[in-house]
Amino acid sequence: MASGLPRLGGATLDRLPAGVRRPDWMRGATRIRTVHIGAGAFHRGHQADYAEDLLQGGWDAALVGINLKPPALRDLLGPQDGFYTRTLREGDGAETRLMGAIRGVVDAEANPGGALDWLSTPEVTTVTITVTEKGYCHVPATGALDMGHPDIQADLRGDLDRPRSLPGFLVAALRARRDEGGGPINLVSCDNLPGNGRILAGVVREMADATAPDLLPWIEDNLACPSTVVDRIVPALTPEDRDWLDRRLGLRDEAAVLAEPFRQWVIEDSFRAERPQWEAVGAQIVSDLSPQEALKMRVLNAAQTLLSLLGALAGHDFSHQAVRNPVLLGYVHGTILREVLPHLPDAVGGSSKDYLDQSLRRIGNTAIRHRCHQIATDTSRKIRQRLLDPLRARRAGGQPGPGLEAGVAAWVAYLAAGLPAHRDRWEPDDPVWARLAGSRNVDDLAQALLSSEDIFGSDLSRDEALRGRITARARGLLDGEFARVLGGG
Ligand code: CS2
Repeated sequence: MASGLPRLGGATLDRLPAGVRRPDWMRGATRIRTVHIGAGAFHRGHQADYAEDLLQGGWDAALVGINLKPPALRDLLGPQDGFYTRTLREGDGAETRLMGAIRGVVDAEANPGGALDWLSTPEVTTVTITVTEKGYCHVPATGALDMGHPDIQADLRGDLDRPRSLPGFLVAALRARRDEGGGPINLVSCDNLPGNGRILAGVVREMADATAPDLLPWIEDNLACPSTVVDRIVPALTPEDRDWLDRRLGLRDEAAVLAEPFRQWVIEDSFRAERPQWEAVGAQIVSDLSPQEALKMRVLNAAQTLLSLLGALAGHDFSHQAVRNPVLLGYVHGTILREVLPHLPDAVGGSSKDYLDQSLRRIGNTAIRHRCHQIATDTSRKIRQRLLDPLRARRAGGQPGPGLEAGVAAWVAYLAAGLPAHRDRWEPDDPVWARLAGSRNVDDLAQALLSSEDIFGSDLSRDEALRGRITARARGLLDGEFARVLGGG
């Protein structure tokens, strides 16, 4: 450990500086009714923050965190007795809170039985989930379970005693819950997928159908998968952030999170079992969340994706730098204003322009260093909801979408920049890269990528004219012609 500081944990809490807000509820008196799968930075800065508010208000909302994949929670949170800090930053302001809501952790790879047991415990009636977009192992264009996915293949071959995928793990857990009479359960997806609850329910049913079909009637009667919209920018920590936190805390917190002050959680009112009263601490429980979902994914997330792809190509490290580049800002603002906002659901009303301005301001928060490459990770699992569905809405109305097409071109250029023919500038981190890394040049890569039906659907993947326009723009972006290519957007 570089810092040489003592580690944050139960024994060192009293060494935290006085300005850190602390829980004043009795940790030992809480009961575990909610389990979270995927206790990464986003969970620790978002759903756990709501749980902390509930505990503060006297509710029983403590959590157990389960990771299906590394990093191992037993190394991250175990030595800290589940404690960590979350700091909200904006400009010069910073507010740190000591978090105690995560009372236990289990790593499913090391201890599959322990992880499955939590989901069969009758008192546990709600499971929240953040495993990133690709964790659902679905085909992006359709939402169906990707039967060719290596983890799904492994789970189909095995007997689900040591499940590798989220769908496999959940089917194993639901089977055990049924067998032990655990009763109904809510599985609440908190990842940025359109209709995330429906995608989750779909992959679970398909996995059950393939491995334990006798479980399907129980699933129909006992499982609820509400959709949600989750929002808070919680980037991975940079080395500078770690140093800053070391100085601020005087202790080493390996699980610390830095986030923006803004937070939002909209949850579809579709439950089967008891759940935390999240609405008491600011969440919205609604019958239809499609307006908020479209606004968040097509405005905030789309702007992040456009700025990160173009920002990386233009040599910016962080999205707050990209949003200060006048060419990029003008293009992103203009594209969303002209090509996205007019097609949002009516229920969004006149507030969408304010939302766009607010989103660009949030991205511009210099105290939050969100790496362009982090946002660009797994764009193959993000582009449908952020850029392609808005482009479809445009085409359905018979209108061109040059700005959105330039956004797709930015993705092509970003990936092509990883090819030897285009200077090997970085190695893209995306499941799609495996099938593109052997491309000779941007033209080859664009041809292979843009005709991929699993990402672009049967409509866009077959549109040759579209492919030609996007490829030409990608070439220009690779040559650094930002003003020319983006100017028309
Ligand atoms: C980001 C999101 O990495 C990404 O894909 O666009 O994590 C984004 O910061 C959150 O959705 C904000 O709520």
